[in-house]
Amino acid sequence: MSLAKRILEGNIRAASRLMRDIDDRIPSALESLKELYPKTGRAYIIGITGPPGSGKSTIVDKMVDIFRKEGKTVGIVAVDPTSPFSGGAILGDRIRMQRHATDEGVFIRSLATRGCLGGLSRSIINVMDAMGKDVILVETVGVGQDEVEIVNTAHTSIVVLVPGMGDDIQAIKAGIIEIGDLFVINKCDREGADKMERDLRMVLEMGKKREDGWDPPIFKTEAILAKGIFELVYGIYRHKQALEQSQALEKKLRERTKAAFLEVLETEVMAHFIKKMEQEGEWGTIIDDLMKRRTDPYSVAERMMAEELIKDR
Ligand SMILES: Nc1nc2c(ncn2[C@@H]2O[C@H](COP(=O)(O)OP(=O)(O)OP(=O)(O)O)[C@@H](O)[C@H]2O)c(=O)[nH]1
Ligand SMILES: [Mg+2]
Repeated sequence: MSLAKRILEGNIRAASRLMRDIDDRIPSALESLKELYPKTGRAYIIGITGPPGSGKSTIVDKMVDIFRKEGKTVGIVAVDPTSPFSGGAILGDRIRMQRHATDEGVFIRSLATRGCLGGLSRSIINVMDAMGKDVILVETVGVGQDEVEIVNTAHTSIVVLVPGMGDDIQAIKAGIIEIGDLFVINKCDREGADKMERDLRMVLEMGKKREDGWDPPIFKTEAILAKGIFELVYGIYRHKQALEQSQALEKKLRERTKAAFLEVLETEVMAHFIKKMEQEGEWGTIIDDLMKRRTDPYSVAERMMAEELIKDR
């Protein structure tokens, strides 16, 4: 029986195996992903992003409690752009979800990056989706391009902040205001939570009104004590409902589908040309010519494309 079929039958080992293969870029993983794709698109995907140590994992952990009590199955993807480790290696430290490790309804996977984070995490999410997980939580550190990419894959994006970030609100303004559907100020046991909330609200109000008409709410939490987590989960449900009732969901899904496809296309095209240059022993010559400025990258790329098009006639 194929790996994909075993995954669809609920075989957890098979799922872990495929995720490892995806991580290691083993070509046969693509065959499994092809087979699984028609079974995806059912899970609700929630992205959680924010600075290191802001409490993302703790929040995820407490949200999982609620989802499980409601009988939902959960997938967790922890993306760590800074860690050189992958797979299970960083699970222990960075993800505080050991309590759920023995729960069959919860599948946890961490992911380190070596480029193309978007594609990698999307593939992992697709596997969990095909496994039938109701909710998939994707945790990412920081706020950069990688995170934005991941946010693109989520239905609901949560941005976690902590009091006392001070001037960081400026930085926040630039990057994440647009990507947050819900905002969380965690560690509200600390001083400055109210000020943070006021500042954030001001920034949100100053920004231009969102196209989809959604007004991002702010939640105050103290995740270690699970304070405010219930409200947050219901905030997610409200956002889900708002998405479903407007045209926004369809639009979002189209955008996501397009982004995912373009990513695959890009990878395929690149792989094709790299292989070709290697087979024809052109790599070295091209680099030499570029180094010596005998030609330029634009012309080389144009020539390669042109050759490819002539060949296909
Ligand atoms: N005081 C206080 N500490 C908290 C709260 N929530 C989480 N913490 C602590 O903050 C630390 C970081 O929490 P994590 O949940 O690992 O944060 P994270 O954002 O997932 O961290 P990274 O994945 O490493 O970026 C831990 O020691 C938590 O116990 C809170 O509400 N109040
Ligand atoms: Mg974490």
